[in-house]
Amino acid sequence: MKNDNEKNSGQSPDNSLELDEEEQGISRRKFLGTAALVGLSGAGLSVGLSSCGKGEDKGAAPAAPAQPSAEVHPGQLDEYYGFWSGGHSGEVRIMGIPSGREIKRVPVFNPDAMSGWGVTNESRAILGTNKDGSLRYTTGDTHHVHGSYKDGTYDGKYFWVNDKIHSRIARMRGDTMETDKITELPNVQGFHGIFPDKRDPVKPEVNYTTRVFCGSEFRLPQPNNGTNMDDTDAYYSLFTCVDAETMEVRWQCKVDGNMDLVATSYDGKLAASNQYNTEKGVVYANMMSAERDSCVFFNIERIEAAVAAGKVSKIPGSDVPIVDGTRAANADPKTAVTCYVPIPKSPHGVNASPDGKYFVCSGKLSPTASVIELERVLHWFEGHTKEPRDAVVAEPEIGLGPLHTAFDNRGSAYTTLFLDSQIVKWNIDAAIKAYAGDKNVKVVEDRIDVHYQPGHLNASMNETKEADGKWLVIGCKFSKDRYLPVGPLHPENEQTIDISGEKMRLVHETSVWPEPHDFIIVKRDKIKTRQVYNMDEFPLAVKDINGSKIERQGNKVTIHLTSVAPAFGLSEFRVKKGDEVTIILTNHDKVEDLGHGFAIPKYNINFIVNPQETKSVTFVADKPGVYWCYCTHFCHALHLEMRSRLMVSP
Ligand code: RUQ
Ligand code: CUA
Repeated sequence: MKNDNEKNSGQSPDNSLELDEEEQGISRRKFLGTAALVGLSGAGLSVGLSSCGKGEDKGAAPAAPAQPSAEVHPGQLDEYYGFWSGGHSGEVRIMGIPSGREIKRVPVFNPDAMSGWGVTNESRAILGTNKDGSLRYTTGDTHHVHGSYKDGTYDGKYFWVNDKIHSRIARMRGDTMETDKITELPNVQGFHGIFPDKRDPVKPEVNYTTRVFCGSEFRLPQPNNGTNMDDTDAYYSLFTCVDAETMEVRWQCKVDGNMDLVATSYDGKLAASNQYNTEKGVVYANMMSAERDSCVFFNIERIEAAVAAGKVSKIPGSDVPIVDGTRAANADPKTAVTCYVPIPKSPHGVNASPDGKYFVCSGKLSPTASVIELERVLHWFEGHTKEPRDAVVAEPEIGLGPLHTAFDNRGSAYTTLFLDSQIVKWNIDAAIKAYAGDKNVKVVEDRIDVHYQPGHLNASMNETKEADGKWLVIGCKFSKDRYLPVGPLHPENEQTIDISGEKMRLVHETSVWPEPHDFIIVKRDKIKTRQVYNMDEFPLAVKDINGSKIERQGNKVTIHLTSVAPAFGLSEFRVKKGDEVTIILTNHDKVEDLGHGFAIPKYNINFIVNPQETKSVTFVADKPGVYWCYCTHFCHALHLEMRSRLMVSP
């Protein structure tokens, strides 16, 4: 039911909440009904549930605001999902936009005490372990989250994120919003830019993402085995292609200099990465002497043809085929796999315009943004133009420290100015005319202060053909005085700007834990989540609700355990000191949001099982005594009573 609040809050009128819930087969009201059926809800729980069920209809309608508001009233849902990287927290976060409310943290590279990521056998298999069973890495640094595409827009199937520290790419499923695969890229360090392709350049019927491209920032000697560390001129970096389904590395392409961010074209033919440090410096002073670096373009079709024809090399110790994309090997445009378009000066960021025509690459140390016309890059590959630089069709001066660019659906671009602490709105067509010599056009349309030092920005749906020009969110790297002081470590500041009118309007800000780099803003009808698992998907599931049991084989003990609020299937399980114990826990509750936790004191174990989910943990029972295993996730009026005893005899 739509009420006045909803109309006034600037939400789109096609509010599809009811439909979405119907499709998912489970609603919040149903949750209430089922919980009531259980018949034991305590006061606190039932109050929480009923207010959750009725909240939408409450609240007096405020006077109609003239302009879109970021306020989302109690009980209402945001119009967009925001997928945020968490930076060196190693995670991904999901926010509601425009409210900025944080809805979920998805552990990716970071062990997580709440969900048991890094504790359960299933998550450890995804994270990767050493021979002694310890986690291979416990640190991570996520920068860029990007979703899979179909027909030039998000299809909600997958999201990928990079780990810059250990050069890993992770995939999150769109239906469960949990990490399902992690791949470590060979032969590279400083894996920073990441972008899925948007269709196949060779097979036009494949109109969806099948590859993910990965840039790497740090040049390395190869093989990187300590024998060749001092010849820094010989260091190089590799552009990596990962298969979107299998998550296996398909190929790598050797480039001169380094890479940074990545963008892909809507026709699938081109991917590009901005390059700073084409000087090949190893200290920063040497990384910024050149007046121009470049944006390197990859001809995907030609690279894949070279791989298929075996025109590749390999680095000792690695099986990945490597195509030579260096300048020297690609002087002839008609056979070249790469095209280096010169861009001033130490550029950071490359972004594709939603009309599919341009990439914008910003100068960082130059006050300019360069507009590269993709058609002209393709012309260069066909031998029709001589200089790669001919592909640059505009280079407006927009302000100091330009980094990343976002777009609306009306031909305007929005660029973060790190040094100026501003967002500048500028017109692409006007910039092209000005570059061609027209002195009468106005390129810069608006400027607005942000707080402070913006890095990434993104507009609603802007990295798709469905850019809608409604909201622009700014990731500010410094918050300084914007929040109550909390000691020396400050949060970062995400600011929301209404871009629906001619002038930008700052409407909202929210603190975020350090430090998100990038994010995408996805219309909520693109996302179809499951609220309950399917028990059949878990090979270990304890499917019989009365099937809890203990199995022993030598000193290996397997506890098959069920949970149904407010009890586990066994009230005690006895093992002997030295036993290797595996606990498999299947949650038989079917009600949305009814998860249980399972913690064992002194054994460093805690994890949750969501409705109909199965997880397992393995540990050695090396401490005799009684250990109360208890439910950590408030599930029921008798949540505190939901326990079992691990009893270890000496
Ligand atoms: S970065 S502030 Cu890691 Cu995308 Cu540009
Ligand atoms: Cu089960 Cu709390």
